[in-house]
Amino acid sequence: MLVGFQNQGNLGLGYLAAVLRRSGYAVQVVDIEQDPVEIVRIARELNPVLIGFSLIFQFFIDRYAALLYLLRTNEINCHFTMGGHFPSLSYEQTLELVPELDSVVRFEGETTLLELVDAVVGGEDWSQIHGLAYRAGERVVLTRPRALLEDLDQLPYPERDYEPEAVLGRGIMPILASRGCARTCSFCSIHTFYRAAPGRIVRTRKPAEVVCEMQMLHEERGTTIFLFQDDDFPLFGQVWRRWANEFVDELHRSGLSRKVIWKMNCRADAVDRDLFIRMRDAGLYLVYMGLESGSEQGLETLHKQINVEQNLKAVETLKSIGLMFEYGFMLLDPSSTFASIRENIQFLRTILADGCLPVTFCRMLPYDGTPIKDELARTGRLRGDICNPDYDFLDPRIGEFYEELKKLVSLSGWIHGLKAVTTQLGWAWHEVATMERLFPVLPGFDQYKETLRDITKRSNALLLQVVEDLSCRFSDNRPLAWAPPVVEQARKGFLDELLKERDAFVYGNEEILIDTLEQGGGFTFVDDPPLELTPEKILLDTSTSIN
Ligand code: B12
Ligand code: SF4
Repeated sequence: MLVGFQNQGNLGLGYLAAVLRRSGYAVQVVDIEQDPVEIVRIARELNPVLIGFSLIFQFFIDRYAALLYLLRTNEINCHFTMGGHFPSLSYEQTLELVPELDSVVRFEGETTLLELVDAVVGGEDWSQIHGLAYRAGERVVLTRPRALLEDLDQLPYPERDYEPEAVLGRGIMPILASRGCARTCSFCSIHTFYRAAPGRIVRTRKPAEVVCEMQMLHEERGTTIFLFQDDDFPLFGQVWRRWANEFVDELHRSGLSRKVIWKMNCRADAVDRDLFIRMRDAGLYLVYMGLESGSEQGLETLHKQINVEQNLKAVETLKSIGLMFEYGFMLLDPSSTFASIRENIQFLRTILADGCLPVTFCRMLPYDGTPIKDELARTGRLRGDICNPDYDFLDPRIGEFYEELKKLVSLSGWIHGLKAVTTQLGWAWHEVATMERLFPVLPGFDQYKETLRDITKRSNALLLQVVEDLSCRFSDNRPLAWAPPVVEQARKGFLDELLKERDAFVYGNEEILIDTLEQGGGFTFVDDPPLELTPEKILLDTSTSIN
């Protein structure tokens, strides 16, 4: 039995389940979001030889600790193990916080888990298996680290035992073309995870293998939207550029370039006009970039090894070739000053000026296994705990500003929650992109896009103004014209307006949308590649909170 966060499909558990099934084991994947009592019921019914828990978000650790306790007190006595970034890098804390665990599987888990299950099933000693951490009395024992998999194509395709999510009836599936990241951003634990284990850090699959998996999913599961969850899609430098070109060739060869669309994550410095035009014409419809900061000082602190101009250039290039994008952005980081906050606001205004996508930002959090967390600890600024990592700003007024921002603006209502303005606008834009690529031209489409752009522009402008004014109150003691009920009313107003417009358009075209789906076609791919767009004629696409 494998337990993890299943929303949008958990590829880690998918690979683990596939490897175990290939060896003849029956595996059930269970969603951690279910009622714990139901999980206990499933465990009782299955009576598994082992339960593997996947902890990919460290702030879930308390929830896992409570679940494991509940399972044990309900006499589920099989082997409990756990894997993921946090348990791999912070195995001692994991074993301490979750005492019911028998072991922790460190780094990539496929081979280690299989060997562990074989040993448990055979009643053999598992304590020497490579890649484990476990308690022995008062001590924590580490076995030899397990090397990273050399050839990802030796793995079976990940299991996907769930009904896929869909946009307008078009099925979505996550997929991986590579593992690992060669960069060293200070706020990210990905590179530490892959560097702490022996072996090659970045491994790519063969383009033909990736396309084969996509073909299988398209034919057997009806998937038309693929989300590449690679940390950093292979694009950068000669070797990966060749890889990306080969991938595009394979998509054309298989015919998939005219049947499916796909999204990937990359850095801004990988955005190359010619390559991205080729990828766009092979189905790429959405690019997620970790822009992270609009201030040079912020980018340096985050060790992005990129500058603001490169970030702006990437956005401009994507817009000019009609590719929609999403971005990650940290309004606040440990080096923040009021000047950098203002630079960040200005940067967001610049990239969002055309209402192309909703504003999003967060505050950098010092996750375990990241260089920035170690640095904050070294300088005595680290605060909080594993579930709520935190730090002191250099200027205490910035901490006060952020606390006040949370009171003035319901951040979960504006940006982060499921029903937040940004999330809902993101979905609306995502639908638009799907309509553009996968459905025939709908009556009133241009007008609807124009309306979406207008709502996006106005809501972005208001939110950024509130943030800026509040920062001025703390930096310069300027009076603040905003009160929480005013901001809240504006938020609700934007949301209501959006839902009204969206529903009117989508339900107004319901018949065409359903007919298209029933006929299994409607792809608007044309023989000629999409028109090149001049900056003045930029399509106002973009954004989804799907990432
Ligand atoms: C896809 C993804 C998501 C998906 C999740 C889909 C899902 N259900 O899995 C979505 C979009 C929902 C998501 C959301 C978020 N994410 Co996210 N996400 C990722 C991403 C890019 C890829 C995960 C993945 O599929 N990896 C590929 C698989 C094959 O690798 P894996 O999961 O690591 O599994 C392997 C090993 O770890 C190990 N293993 C893992 N589990 C287990 C279990 C057992 C029993 C064993 C033996 C081994 C084992 O073996 C696996 C196979 O080799 C990662 C980055 C990353 N590289 O992991 C970030 C990442 C996990 N996300 C992160 C964050 C911060 C978030 C958000 C908070 C973002 C936000 N601001 O909203 C939200 C949180 C959502 C929530 N619950 O509240 C951080 C977590 C940081 C931390 N230390 O906690 C990561 C690491 C990104 C980063 N650079 O910091 N995310
Ligand atoms: S943030 Fe992205 S580019 Fe930077 S190290 Fe992490 S995965 Fe790599």
